[in-house]
Formats: sequence, structure tokens, C-alpha cells
Amino acid sequence: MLKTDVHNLGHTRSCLRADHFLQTPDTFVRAPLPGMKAASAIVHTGPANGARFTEYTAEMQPGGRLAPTHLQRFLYVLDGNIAADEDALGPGDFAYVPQGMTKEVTATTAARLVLIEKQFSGRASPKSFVGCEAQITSQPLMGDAALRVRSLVPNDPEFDFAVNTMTFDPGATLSQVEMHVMEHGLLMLQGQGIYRLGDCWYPVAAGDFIYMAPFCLQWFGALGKSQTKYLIYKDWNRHPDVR
Ligand code: UGY
Ligand code: MN
Repeated sequence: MLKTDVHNLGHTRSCLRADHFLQTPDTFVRAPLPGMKAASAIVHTGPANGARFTEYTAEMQPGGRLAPTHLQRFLYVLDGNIAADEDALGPGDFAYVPQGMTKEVTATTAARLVLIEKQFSGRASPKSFVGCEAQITSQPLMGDAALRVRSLVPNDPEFDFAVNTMTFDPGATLSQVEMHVMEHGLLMLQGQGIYRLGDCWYPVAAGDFIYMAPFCLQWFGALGKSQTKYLIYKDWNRHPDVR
């Protein structure tokens, strides 16, 4: 058999456009962020591509630590176990740390977590919280029981962003093509489907990350025989004047 050291002849599903991008795991590049210990980051999006938030996956060795941040921080555990100060968190658990508060985040086993960090644009800083996705009651989106949304950040105007999981039964779709002022960071957690972004339709699957700029046309349809789920960030409770 012919052996080659080229990687898919340079082919990938990753793609960068003016109002969106798709970042697939074959193109992830890992590097520690300043202050991280025994951990590295895959940066998905941030000010470098015009986003008003930063999102990255942290891959931590046992005993590894996240860098402190001066921003508000939301984290969601993908795999493994961590301690956020006194709270022990496992897969599907999440935590919010307001701007100005420090929480030491340490991996108690090898762990992967996704982090969202952004400058707080509200008035009074919300309080910290931890939660467990499975314990959040889901709501059908636009009355469609085949598409269920769980809001991980309380629906309270003091928060200036939202993070939701959206679970699609096989064949479920967004009920409309959306075009809105909010930007999105989206991590595919399980399953697969077709994402329309701008004028392109992409096959996407668990592990992929998508960034959508404000007003990016978007639509999703789930494919396959099992559920599809993604974790999605959006700016929320903000006047469009606030950047
Ligand atoms: O919350 C949202 O805007 C969500 N429905 N968007 C999306 O799934 N692309
Ligand atoms: Mn949307």
C-alpha cells in the first residue's frame, strides 16, 4: 500500500467566510494560554476574528489549572472532572464566574471544558452559580417538541449573554432561517446535520465549532438516527448600541 505523510491532500471541511466560519477538529491547534498550568487551549473565536467574546476548549491534565481572567467566565465540562473552588463538576456541569471574582479551576482527572469569556456590559455584576445541564427543564422551541432548548444561564436581564443547549430529534430542524443582530459561538456536542450559514450549506458533526457574526443567515437540520445536540452562546439582554 502506498504510504503518504500528507494530510488529506490539504482538504478539510474547515472554512472561513466574512460572516461565519466552521472549525473542524482536524484543524484544531493547541497552545497554552498565559497562566495555564498543565493545560492547553484550542481557541475557537475571539476579538481576533471580530467576535465580542472569546470561546475556547481547555484540555487539562490531572492537576492542571486554568489561567485567571479579568472577564466574566462561563464554563461547561465536556469530559472528566474539575474543581471550581469548592464545587466538584463533571460532564454536563457548568459554572458562571462574574467579572472581578476569582475561582480557581483545577482538573481532578484529565478533563476537557469549553469556556466563554467576555467583558461584562451590564450594570450590576450577577452572582456566580453552578449547575447541571440534565437538571435544567427543557422547553420546546417555537412549540416544536422535537427541538428542545435548555437555558444554562438564568433568564434574568442582569446577564448580558445566554448559553443554551439545543437538542434535535432525528429530522428536526430550526423552524425558520434566522437573521439576527446577536452573534453565536456554537459547539456541536453530539450527532450531525446540515448547517446553512450565509449562502453555504455545511455537513457538521460532533466536535465541530461554528462562529456566526451578527446577521449571518442560519438554519440547521439534524440528520441520522440519534439525537443531535449543540451548545450555543449568544449576546443577550443588550441594546444593539452596546458593543
Ligand atoms: O437562539 C438562537 O438564536 C438559535 N435558535 N440559533 C441557532 O440555533 N442558530
Ligand atoms: Mn440564532
